[in-house]
Amino acid sequence: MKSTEERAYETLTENLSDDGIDVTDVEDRLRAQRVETPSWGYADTGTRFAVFPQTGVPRDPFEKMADAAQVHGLTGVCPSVAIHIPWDEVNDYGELKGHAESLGLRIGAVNPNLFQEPEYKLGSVCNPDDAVRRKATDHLLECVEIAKETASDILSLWFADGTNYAGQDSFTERRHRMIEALGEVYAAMPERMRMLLEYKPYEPAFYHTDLADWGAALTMSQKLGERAQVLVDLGHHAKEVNIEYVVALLLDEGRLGGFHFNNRKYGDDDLMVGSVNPFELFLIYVELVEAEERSDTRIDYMIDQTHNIEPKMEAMLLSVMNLQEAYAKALLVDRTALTEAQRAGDVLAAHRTLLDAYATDVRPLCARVRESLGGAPDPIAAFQRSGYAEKVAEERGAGAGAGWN
Ligand code: RM4
Ligand code: MN
Ligand code: MN
Repeated sequence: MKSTEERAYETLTENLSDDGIDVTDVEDRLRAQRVETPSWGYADTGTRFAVFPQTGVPRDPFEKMADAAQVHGLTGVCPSVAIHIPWDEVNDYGELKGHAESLGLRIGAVNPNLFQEPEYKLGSVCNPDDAVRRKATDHLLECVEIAKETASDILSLWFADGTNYAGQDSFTERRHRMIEALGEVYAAMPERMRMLLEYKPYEPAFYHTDLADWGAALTMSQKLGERAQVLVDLGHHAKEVNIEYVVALLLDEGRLGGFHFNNRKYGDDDLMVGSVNPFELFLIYVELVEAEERSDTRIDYMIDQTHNIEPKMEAMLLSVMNLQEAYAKALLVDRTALTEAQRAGDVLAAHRTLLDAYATDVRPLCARVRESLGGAPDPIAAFQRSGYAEKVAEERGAGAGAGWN
């Protein structure tokens, strides 16, 4: 007798094949999907108001890698881990790289931290004080070195720089200071390395932010060179901004370099991917799939989340699963029918083509893909059965925060 899962998979794939979909191709592409997880998502992080500690969270970057290896093992698509410096500072980066490799992982994007030291009160690379700008630039250069030592090829930059009051500083001078600092860092990057520029409209700065939106990040990347690209963090837009449109525009300019997946209701909430607006996530993937078919643009897909009240490992697993489902649904869109409807001006048919794909329950397909990658059909259930949480709770006790507390 076939199991319920087997029957669900067979029914789904038979229906898809009947609709003219090449299921093998969809599965291959799902197997090739990659999602980078953030070291800080495994540690205790929270809001400005409180960090609720959880037992068993990693005490150091090595333990964060161990947790990331669990996520990769159960999903099959998360072989790299982003690090934040100094939160993940170690004496020997070669050792961290070796440790990651021994777990089947590699170090992903290196994220410099330029927002917590007292000198950065008025900004880092945009600060009016030469000495502070020098310190910030030196930290960026140090991160280029760390990337070299860990064989990472991405320097991922987010600046808290901005002002709180009208008249506080000159917008233009601040922009020129950033161009100068980043120009120096760009020149220090080896050929294989890319620089990703992340924008954010506000917070911690409340009047203006130096890289506030995609336009500011895009023009900055154009000033620096081809290996500077824009990173889209789903929590970094004003409410109601059409993110899928921003994605299409950056793709068309050849400047979309990376993603920080998370979800938000109001601000930079860093909630689990797909938890608030799964339809938006699907529509973003519809644009990404189209671009994938057009060119060989390299985009690094990363999660950027802070789990404050939810169990961290399960939160990461669910986020990865939601990304697999969004991608799978986007792969099911009947592109021919969509283009025909669009060109014929058939608004309803075009829209329904998207809805058809979105409404498909792709979970049996994603489960099968994970299994074929050595992962688990239901990663959360498998994780809970594994006893890993209990084991690390015993070993690590209270753990440590990522720098929030
Ligand atoms: C920022 C931004 C960055 C992340 C920091 C911790 O809001 O999203 O990507 O590195 O938070
Ligand atoms: Mn981010
Ligand atoms: Mn953020």
